[in-house]
Amino acid sequence: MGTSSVVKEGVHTLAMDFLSVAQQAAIAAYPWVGKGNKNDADHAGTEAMRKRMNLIEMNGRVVIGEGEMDEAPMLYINEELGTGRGPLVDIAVDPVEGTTFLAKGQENSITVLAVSTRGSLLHAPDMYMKKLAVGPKAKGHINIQASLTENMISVAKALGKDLSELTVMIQDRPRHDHLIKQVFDVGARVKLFPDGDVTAAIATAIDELGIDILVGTGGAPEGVIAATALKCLGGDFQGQLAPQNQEEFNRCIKMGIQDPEHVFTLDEIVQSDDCFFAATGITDGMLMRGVKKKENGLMLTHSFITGKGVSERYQLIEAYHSLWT
Ligand code: VTB
Repeated sequence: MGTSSVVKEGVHTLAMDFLSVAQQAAIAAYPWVGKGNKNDADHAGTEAMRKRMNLIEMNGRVVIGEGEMDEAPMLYINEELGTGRGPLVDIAVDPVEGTTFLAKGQENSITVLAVSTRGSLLHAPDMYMKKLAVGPKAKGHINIQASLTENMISVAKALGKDLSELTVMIQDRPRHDHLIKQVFDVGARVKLFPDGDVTAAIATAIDELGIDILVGTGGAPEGVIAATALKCLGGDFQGQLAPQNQEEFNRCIKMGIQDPEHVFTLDEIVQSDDCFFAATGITDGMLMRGVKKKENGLMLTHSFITGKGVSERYQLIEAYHSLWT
C-alpha cells in the first residue's frame, strides 16, 4: 500500500462527517432541554448519532458508548458503525454529556465524540477517574501522583505566572474539598463548575477562557474523550482510574487493565496522532453556545472541532440546518 492510499484512508478524512454527527445529535437532544426528562434526551441524541454515523464510509467500532451490549440498545461497546468501507476507526461518544443538567436547562450540556485509529483509545470502564489536565504551555509539567499544590507551582512556573494568577477548575463536589482548600491555601483561584468536566478540561487549552488546570474525579469515559481533545489541542492530561469497590476493581481487570492503579499518560490514553474530537453545544456553555431555533425554522448550531483533518488548531463552527436534513 503506497503512502497516498494510507493518507486517503486515515481518520482525518472523516472529520467533517463527524462534525455533522455531533450537530445532528445536539439538534435531536435540544427539544428536551429543561424538560426534566434525561432519559428521553439521551435516547434522542443517541439515536441521531447512530443514524448519521451509519452513513459514513468507515469501519467504525464503539469503544466508549452508552454501555455494554446487554445494557444499551444503541452505541454499545463493540457496536460496529458505518458502511463497512473505509478506514478502521475507534469511536468514543457521549451523545449528551450532562443529561442531568440538560434536563434542568443548565449550561454546558454538549454532545461529544472522539475518533482515532483502530486500537488506539483506552477502553475505560464506566467508573470514576482522577484527572489532571492543562493546556499546551504547561504540557510535560504535571504529575497526578504529586499534590495539587506541587502541580500548581510547576504549572505556574511553566506559564510564567504568579500563583495568585492561576485559575483551577474543579467540579463542585464534597469529594473535591481537599483540592479546593489547596488552591485557596496557595492564594490561587478556583472556578467551580456543577457538571461537565469534558468542557472544563478543554478550557485549559483555550487561552481566552483563562483556565490553567482542571483537576478532580469524574467519569472515566469522559476522561478518554477529553484526553483526545487535549491531544489534538497540544495540551496534556493524566488519568488514574478510581474504582469505588471490589466489583469495580475486578471490572478493570476484566477489561484488560492489569493494574487499576496505573497512571495513564495522554499518549497511553490516546495512542495515535491520527485522531480528532468534535462537540456541539446543546445548551449555552463556556466553549460554545447551544442549539437555537430561528424564526425562519432553521436550527442554528455551534460546534468545536480539533484534530487531524481540521485545519488550524481548532475551529468553532456556526451552521444553519433545515430540520429535514
Ligand atoms: C462526571 C463528569 C461528567 O458527571 O462523570 C460527573 O465526568 C459525575 O459526577 O462530566 P457526580 O457523580 O459527582 O455527579 C459529569 O459532570 C456530567 O456527566
